[in-house]
Amino acid sequence: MARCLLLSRTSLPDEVVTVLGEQYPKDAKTNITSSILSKVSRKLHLQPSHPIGILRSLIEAHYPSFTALSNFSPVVTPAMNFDDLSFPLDHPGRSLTDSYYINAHRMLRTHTSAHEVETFAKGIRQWLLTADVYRRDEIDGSHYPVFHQMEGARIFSHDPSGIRELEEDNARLAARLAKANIVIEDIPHVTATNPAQPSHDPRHAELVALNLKLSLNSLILDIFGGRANAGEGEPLRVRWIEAYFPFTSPSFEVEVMFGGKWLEILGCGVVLQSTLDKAKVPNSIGWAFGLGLERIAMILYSIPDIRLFWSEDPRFLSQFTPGQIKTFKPFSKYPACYKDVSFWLPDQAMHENDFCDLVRDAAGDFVEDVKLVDAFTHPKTKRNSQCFRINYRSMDRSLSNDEANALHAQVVSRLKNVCVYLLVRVDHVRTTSNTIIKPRLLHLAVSPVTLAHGRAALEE
Ligand code: FA5
Ligand code: MG
Repeated sequence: MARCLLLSRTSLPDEVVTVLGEQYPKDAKTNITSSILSKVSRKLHLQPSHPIGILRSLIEAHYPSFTALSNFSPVVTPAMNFDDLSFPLDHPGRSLTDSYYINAHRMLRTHTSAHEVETFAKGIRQWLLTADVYRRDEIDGSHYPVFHQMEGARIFSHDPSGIRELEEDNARLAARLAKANIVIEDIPHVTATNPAQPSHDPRHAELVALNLKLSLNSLILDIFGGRANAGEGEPLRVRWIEAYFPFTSPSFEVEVMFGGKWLEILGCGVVLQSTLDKAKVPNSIGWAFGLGLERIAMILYSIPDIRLFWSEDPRFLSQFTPGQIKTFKPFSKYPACYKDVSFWLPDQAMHENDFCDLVRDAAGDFVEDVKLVDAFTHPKTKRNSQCFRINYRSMDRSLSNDEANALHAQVVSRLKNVCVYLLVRVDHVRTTSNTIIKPRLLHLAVSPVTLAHGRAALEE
């Protein structure tokens, strides 16, 4: 906790945090950084010519009878984000390593599900809600600390009229999908490990889970159908997998093959009855989903790097037109510049997300990815050190080695604030097409970085 306080103090010297014009007092839980705060006002989902805004409109058009909402403040209470959704008290999502807290009483929502109770409580029975969400996460081409989700939900009456509505809708959707040329790997709707809720009639719960799957398969067909951007001209491959969320049962995730790997695009399930009870919606049963809009847009437009969504470069922005999906033409791939940093972990340990957040705050979108390349425990002192490799690469120009060194120096200087012990060493590795040019030490062994890192740690 002291560490996080220190982190936020270095980035925000004042005693208050200002988010969208509102001031909040800082306290020991404050861990929001200025780099994150700078993103709160961007609202990419409300920009009609931005790929995230275009995708929002496309999905809203697919669900014409659903109420579309998109103007909810990202500042929520931990109760809205977690408690109302039955997150257990020890759920890792609540921790400072995973979420951005403004203070002990306010945080940036980590998912659009934070608005489920208030939206159901309005009496709306089918709705879509789009918003920016914030998470302390790893850094790579498909994870970003700010991204956009669209929550969708639909509830049915608990009585025979609800069952009839479900059966009719399921038949309509199934008939449409039967004609489609799309291969979707499915799993059972309800199983012992992914059970119906005790208060539900299992047959009714199955119909709801089936309706959820048919509804999302129909959306997937609508937005991806006929587009073979899933990777190197291959047909689109989609699969359903069993999942766990504290607020749904049964629960599922959907993955799409992209660039040779399965990319998770959404989570969903049958809404926990306690959520509907909290919203004071009686005699109802329903489903909800949360789509990752960046992930879907990356697949649709062939956008290779999630940082591009934040670009204000006209070469990016001018490629998109409302209502249209065209393959994105990358303007250039500038050279990567890898730099390693190794350090003894502070006594209270340091989560990888803490390190990634520190790197993102110091070097912004110049960081393409961060990888833990080695971990080392000193045989005598049992102290732990880690070696991370940071890839500095600008999306719109070539970074000079001096610029990358300056960014890396910023990272190291922030690190010195949080690591009580001295840094072991900082390795500067300049590469072109992944060939290590220097330092020479790294050429010595089969696992060169490990060796260099371990040796330096022992010499300390
Ligand atoms: C959720 O956030 C749940 N709220 C989804 C849900 C809603 C479940 C309603 C049940 C009912 P998850 O953490 O898996 O689930 O995130 C949902 C999607 O957001 C992921 O499938 C992925 O597409 C996207 N996503 C998650 N983390 C990131 C990230 N760091 N950067 C970009 N997209 C992300
Ligand atoms: Mg997930």
